[in-house]
Amino acid sequence: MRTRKVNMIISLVTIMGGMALVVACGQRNATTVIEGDAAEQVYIAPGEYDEFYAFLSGGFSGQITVYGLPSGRLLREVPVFSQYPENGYGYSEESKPMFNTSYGFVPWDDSHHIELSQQNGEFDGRWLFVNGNNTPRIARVDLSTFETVEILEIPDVAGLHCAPFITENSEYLVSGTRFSIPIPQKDVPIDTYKENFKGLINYVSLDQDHGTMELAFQIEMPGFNYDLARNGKAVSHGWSFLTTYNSEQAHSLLEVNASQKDKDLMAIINWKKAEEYVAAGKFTERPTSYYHNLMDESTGIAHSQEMKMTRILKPEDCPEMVYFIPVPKSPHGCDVDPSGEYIVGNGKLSADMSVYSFSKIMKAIEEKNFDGEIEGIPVINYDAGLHGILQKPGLGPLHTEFDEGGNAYTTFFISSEVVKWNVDNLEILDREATFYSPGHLVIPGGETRKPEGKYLVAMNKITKDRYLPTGPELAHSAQLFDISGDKMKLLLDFPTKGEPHYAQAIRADKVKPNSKKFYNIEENAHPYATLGESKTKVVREGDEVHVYMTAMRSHLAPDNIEGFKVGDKVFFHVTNLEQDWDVPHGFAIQGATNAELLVMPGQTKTLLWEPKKVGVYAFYCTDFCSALHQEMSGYARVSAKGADVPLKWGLNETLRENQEQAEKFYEQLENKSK
Ligand SMILES: [Cu+2]
Repeated sequence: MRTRKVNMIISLVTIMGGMALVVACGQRNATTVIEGDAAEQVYIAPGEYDEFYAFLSGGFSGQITVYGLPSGRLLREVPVFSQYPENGYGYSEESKPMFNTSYGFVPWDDSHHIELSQQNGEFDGRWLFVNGNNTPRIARVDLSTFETVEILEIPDVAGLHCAPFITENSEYLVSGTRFSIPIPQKDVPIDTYKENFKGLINYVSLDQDHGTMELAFQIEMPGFNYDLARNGKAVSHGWSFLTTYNSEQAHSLLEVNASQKDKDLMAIINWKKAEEYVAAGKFTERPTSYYHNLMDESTGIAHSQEMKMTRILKPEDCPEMVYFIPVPKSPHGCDVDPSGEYIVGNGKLSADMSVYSFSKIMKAIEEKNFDGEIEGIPVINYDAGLHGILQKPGLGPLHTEFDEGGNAYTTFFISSEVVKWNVDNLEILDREATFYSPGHLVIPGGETRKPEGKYLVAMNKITKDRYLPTGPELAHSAQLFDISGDKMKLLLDFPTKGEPHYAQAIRADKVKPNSKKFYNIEENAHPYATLGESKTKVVREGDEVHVYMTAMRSHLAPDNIEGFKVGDKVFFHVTNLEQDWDVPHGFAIQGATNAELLVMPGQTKTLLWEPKKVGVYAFYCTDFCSALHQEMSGYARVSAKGADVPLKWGLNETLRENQEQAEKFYEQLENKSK
């Protein structure tokens, strides 16, 4: 038995490898396909701006990176699911609660799919959502600040790969479990998979004004692997489409055992119907545990709340809510065209691609044209829902995006190429080699009702010889194509961070005008904010010491502090008093075991320092802020645990022992400088 399985694997690998070789030999060399004006097309002159923002997920980095298109210039890394010492995210006291989960503090995840918020099927430039795969979570990034402001854990799922797909008016984020598990979790043998393991499809509702997430309901599904999804738009608004693999319900050696059947399934959900069932109370409440972490805008402090109940809808209690339709072998991508009529569901191991028609699916449902059912879920007849088949387009189709002219662009992992085809007549129009093995691709607006159709970026899984070698690990590569003409044209390679899975790109003028320049200090409601140098102080509460510190070009106040003791927990609450764009101040102190703080103008951030040894320790500003940045420093004196050195602090040589003295001193200082 074992030998047979091993042989099967070997043969599968051989076939796939063979396919890759055949195609690779037929590929043209990259240098031969670059035309003379490519450099000009991607060149952004110094001081000029890119036309698009592209947001790339970081995969195992857990973060998001922001690039300009067409230049491919890295503009920013936005920390989301992983601690980020560069700015203290996940290390500062304000941001630590972002990582609270039902498993405790989890400062890493695997971020996969970016979704920008939409209205009427178009990007509105307000928020960005991304999933955490390993500890199932969804995060929201505010595009006025490019900061992560919310993380919602999704309960009772495993590997939240299939997430977070947005509906066309940002009503919901839809997600599905990648790995089915016992629900609720319990101690059972793994080989009881078929009887004990279940899947969930989750609907997170979004507050229309603030973007705040709430787990609205979960639909209990058969124990398959839910892989990717898209929501309907225009004619198909109100429906979701999710591919599944492993309808075999295997739990070991999936590469063989989950590739047995000729067809897997696409789940089709009528979420408007689900809403009706929720309103009618057709759900069951199930005790569970998940965390909701939300940044308070006025204080900049994240708060966590443990949620203890979830609402479950069961298809058998809710007729006409869930359907299946067969999809060729081991599907991955599931993409809806801009009209909302066509749904592309492609099998990774199938030679052809199936394109479904929403109106035909609706007709089949109406006529009850079903081929049986699975756990009470009707299976729509494959042919009845089919628009047509794209014959032999390439090998290993993964993902599809669209342009505004009725064309689709699909990545082929095994044959390393992007193929352009017409959605209506299923004619193949063009193919271009990628270097190498693309996963997702992105066209600005390419999954919305209004694609921009100017550029396409393929995110490649394998880099090999594209860049100067940097040891065994190479940066993943992205490749930019011009798709404005009939034929695609390769313009540029650029390295990326982590492993970008999906990306979305948006016209810069939808984001740029809302970009915040600094935080208004008058609106700073942080409980430890210091709104002026005269308010700086140091307060002891037992073993806890709170330093109310300010930063202003080019000094920290106070800059000399005495009276700390070994064993203290010292909280440096640093308020950046600047009210100007691009003047952050940083804070670092020797012996701190976390990271620096990077404090934006008008904000307060807190670093915990636990001195372990007596001595005098330097602290300083880490962000080069002015010509006298090197002077922006100070000293903290640490005495022995039982010492009776009083707390004293100050600026300009004289240390004060109490706040009244300090205030007087600062007033004099201010008057002098007037
Ligand atoms: Cu500074």
